[in-house]
Amino acid sequence: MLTQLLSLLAFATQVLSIPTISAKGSKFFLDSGEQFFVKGIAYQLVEDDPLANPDQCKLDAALMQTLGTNSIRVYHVQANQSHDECMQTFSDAGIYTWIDLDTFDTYIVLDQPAWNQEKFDRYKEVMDAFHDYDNVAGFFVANELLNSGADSVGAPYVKAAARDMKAYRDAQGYREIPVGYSAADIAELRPNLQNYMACGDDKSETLDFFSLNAYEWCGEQTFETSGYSMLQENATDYPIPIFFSETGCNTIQPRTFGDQDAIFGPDMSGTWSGAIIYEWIEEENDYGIISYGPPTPSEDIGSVIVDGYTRTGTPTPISPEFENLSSQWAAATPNSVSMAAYNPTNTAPLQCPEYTDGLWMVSADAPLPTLGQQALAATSSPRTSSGAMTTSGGSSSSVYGTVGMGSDSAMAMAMTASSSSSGGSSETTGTGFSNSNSDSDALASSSGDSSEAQQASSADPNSSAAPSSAAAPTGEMPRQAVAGVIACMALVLAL
Ligand SMILES: *[C@@H]1O[C@H](CO)[C@@H](O)[C@H](O)[C@H]1NC(C)=O
Ligand SMILES: *[C@@H]1O[C@H](CO)[C@@H](O)[C@H](O)[C@H]1NC(C)=O
Ligand SMILES: *[C@@H]1O[C@H](CO)[C@@H](O)[C@H](O)[C@H]1NC(C)=O
Ligand SMILES: CC(=O)N[C@H]1CO[C@H](CO)[C@@H](O)[C@@H]1O
Repeated sequence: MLTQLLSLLAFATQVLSIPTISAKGSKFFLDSGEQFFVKGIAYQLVEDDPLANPDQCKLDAALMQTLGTNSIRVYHVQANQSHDECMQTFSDAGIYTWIDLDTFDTYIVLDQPAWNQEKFDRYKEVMDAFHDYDNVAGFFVANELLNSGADSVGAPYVKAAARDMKAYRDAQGYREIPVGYSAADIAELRPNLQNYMACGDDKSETLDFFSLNAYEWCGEQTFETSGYSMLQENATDYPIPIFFSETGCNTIQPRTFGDQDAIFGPDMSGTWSGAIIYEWIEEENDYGIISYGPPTPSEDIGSVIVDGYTRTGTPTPISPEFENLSSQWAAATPNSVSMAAYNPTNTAPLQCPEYTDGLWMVSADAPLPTLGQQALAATSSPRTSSGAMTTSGGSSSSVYGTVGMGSDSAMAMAMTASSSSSGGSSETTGTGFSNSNSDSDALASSSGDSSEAQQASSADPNSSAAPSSAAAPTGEMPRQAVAGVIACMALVLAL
């Protein structure tokens, strides 16, 4: 009797599992046929893996339901942890997960842009660990890697990573979980980068979605004054889903999340698939909508208090931000269409952007790099990762506090690192790709350094959330120092 009951229960759980999400044309759909709009929260309480703490997931998922969240974004996970309980908890709460496949020691970094076997293997581990959960909505191959026109030389590596992760997913027979990129909102770069990620005839090389981290809507703005009308213009005929993978200007407080009204309203909801709000936990950078307790001076690594903020326990809404966001989402009535009724019209392949010096330095017909293929200039550069260490200033103890933004400013610091390391290599005038994975150790350690640097950097809240178009913190510094290497790589890519 008991066994019967148990198997019945097991059956019921199966049946009640959450519908999966897939991309069709420029929209996301549940397999039940309904269009899906992201109402998400950036969720990274602890550095390594917030999806490995079942008790905490339960406490947070319950409050997220009150908020009206249907998604979380997690920037760093560890493939070797058990995620069953947290994933089930979020699934039971109707919450999907958007998972970054890269982490501190696997980021694609700009000083040696590379997509190689070692990174591929680590990304695969994360996909292997998560693909089976029905509430995985999508995977990111990178976050805010490219922050200026000159950085565009790194874009082919990101697109190659997406190509290979999609191919791996399909070869393994995994569900078609969308694979995409999370971009910084850099005015000079955005339209070209956005088009590049979706361009070309070969669907196996295009991303499944594109997403944007935008901090340009501050305080009482409108669709026009905020700059969102520009974002809309550039996305109108975009052939794959596009959404905001972070939003959350906090320079005017309290936050009222007025941009949600635009995103889910008539101006944008026919094009955009929603937004992820930066971020759940209140910490040093002051973006949180909940708190686990007042700031405290304790800096005890390994305890639940890091960077002065408690990171476990019962979440308490921060007022009025929590309520404001909740009411924005409750009022959202996006234009939607059912999967059956939706016939994508913008199906012609998007033209790849033309090479434009200083703005888009990848020629329209340059093939994507193969796995392990990288610019000689990068492989022959001296590895002065000490540059990165200097910038990190030894504050690697502030590890958890910066996680989400760490990822953002990650790239600021990766770039700073790149300016020091490639500074030395700017005389190297190698051209052409070399097929060498032999320096993958050096690569790994160099990106590891950058990731420490990034954590340190996000101690400065301003640098991490710099609004897009004015995004000096990432773009400016490295530009000159990297120029030599950039020029070499641009040459290569233009071939
Ligand atoms: C789990 O993987 C991480 C890297 O993601 C590693 O640092 C850690 O040592 C591993 N833990 C175990 C128990 O293998
Ligand atoms: C993006 O939109 C702006 C403003 O309308 C326009 O000037 C620009 O040409 C667009 N870029 C692309 C690539 O569509
Ligand atoms: C961040 O910006 C605010 C307002 O511009 C300024 O008052 C504050 O000092 C800045 N903080 C840091 C750490 O630079
Ligand atoms: C959009 C929204 O909900 N705004 C509210 C945010 O909170 C303040 C303070 O409670 C209210 O006055 C706003 O109406």
